[in-house]
Amino acid sequence: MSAAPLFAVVGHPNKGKSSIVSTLAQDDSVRIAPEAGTTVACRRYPMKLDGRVQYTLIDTPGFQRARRALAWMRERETTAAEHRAVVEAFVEAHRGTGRFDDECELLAPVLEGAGILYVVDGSIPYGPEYEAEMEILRWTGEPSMALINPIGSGDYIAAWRSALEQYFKIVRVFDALTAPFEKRLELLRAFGQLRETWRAPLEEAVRALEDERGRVHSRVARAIAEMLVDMLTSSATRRLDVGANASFYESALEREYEDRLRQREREGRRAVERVFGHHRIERREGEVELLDQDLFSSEHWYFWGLNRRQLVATGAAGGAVVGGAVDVGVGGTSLLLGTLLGATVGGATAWWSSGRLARARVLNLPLGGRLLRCGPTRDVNFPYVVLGRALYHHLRIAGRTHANREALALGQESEGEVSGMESWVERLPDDRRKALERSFRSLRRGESAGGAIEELTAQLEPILAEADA
Ligand SMILES: Nc1nc2c(ncn2[C@@H]2O[C@H](COP(=O)(O)OP(=O)(O)O)[C@@H](O)[C@H]2O)c(=O)[nH]1
Ligand SMILES: [Mg+2]
Repeated sequence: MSAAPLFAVVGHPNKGKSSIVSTLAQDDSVRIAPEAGTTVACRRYPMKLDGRVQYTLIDTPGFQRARRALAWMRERETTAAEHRAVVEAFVEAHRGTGRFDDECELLAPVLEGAGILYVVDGSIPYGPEYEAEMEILRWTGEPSMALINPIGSGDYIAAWRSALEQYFKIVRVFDALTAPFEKRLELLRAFGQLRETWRAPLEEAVRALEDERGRVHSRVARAIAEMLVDMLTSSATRRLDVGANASFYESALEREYEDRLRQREREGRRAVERVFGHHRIERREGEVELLDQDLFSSEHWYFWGLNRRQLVATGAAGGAVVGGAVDVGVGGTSLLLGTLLGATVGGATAWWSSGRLARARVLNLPLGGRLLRCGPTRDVNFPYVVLGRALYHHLRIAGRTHANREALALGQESEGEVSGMESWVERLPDDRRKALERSFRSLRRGESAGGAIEELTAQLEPILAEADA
């Protein structure tokens, strides 16, 4: 089999070269930095799927002294047929001399046959200083494409395009930080047009990536199902000494129970992130986060959970639940939900009247002694709240490129980013909602947790795939 397509990502310093490598190789270990000169040596990032390398991206240092380099080459220029030989002579003459280190380093893989991906920032004006870079690249004679990466908010794309099209056969706008999955596939197909022998392997790579995406959904579905089952079946217990006053330990045990659930939810999120190849997402600490701190805040239950009508519709609401519910006015709602849900919040009904998910209870053990136990919760809305939060987190991660190094701040999103989620249950087809409810109900009854994981995984797969389509 022929070698996998190889691309060198080149350009001026600080234009998003490393970001493009990171996004296309789906590798969050690529170094990206706000200051120029972070990348000093070439590094290869193979994209492995289905047990083989589909393509390789080479991160390179930026051009530093392109004009001087070109001047050196022009002095030795004879005919166009000799251009490549002059570039080779340039690298030969300067390698290891301390002059033109970056140019030598970045040109080496190109001269070995790597395709050229030339990256510019379309948010700053075009200038002639780039022409030396483009000219040198053209002299190598290797197939090349230009990528306009809009880093800031300025828009000089049209000017860039007309300049770039004189040097590159293919010019594309590609935002390294936000490019959705489909856009990445499209770019790979375009790479396939650069060299005839690359077309088939890159079409194959696109297929492999699409298949992988399907497998990712299955693995995420399983991770969320495992988390749900754990959260719906776990409890906190404490053995009571003879004569101990149970009420003394109750609130501590209830807190322990809730912490355990929070912890399990965090682990579930890490698992989902790992499935997508995100291994080092930072979290913003010290701020109120929609998902990280508020599993037990009542406002959020209106947001993620079922409303009264849905509870009745799914058959989830037993008499005890409806009867036990009291209306709670939510005063002083801060957080985004206050603004997001507006009037809905004020008029909503709390489905967990006690303010607690489960109360600690004393159990008499068969062989004597007493046990204080909190959980598992029997709250009918809880699984929907957990699942809604998990789906939302999944969407944020599924849409995140590996070049995005910002902390994940799940409370900071704009209205547009979260809106729609509040009615996620409502938009589920009836049969799906009923199937979910059956699984949740059998878990509440303490039926087989193992079977429930399989069942829930199968139920969640299509929901995830559609949410992410
Ligand atoms: N907003 C935004 N920032 C970007 C984008 N691409 C790169 N950056 C930022 O620009 C800086 C330089 O990026 P990097 O990939 O290291 O550039 P390189 O020096 O060309 O490899 C980093 O702070 C990136 O986060 C983009 O598409 N959008
Ligand atoms: Mg770099």
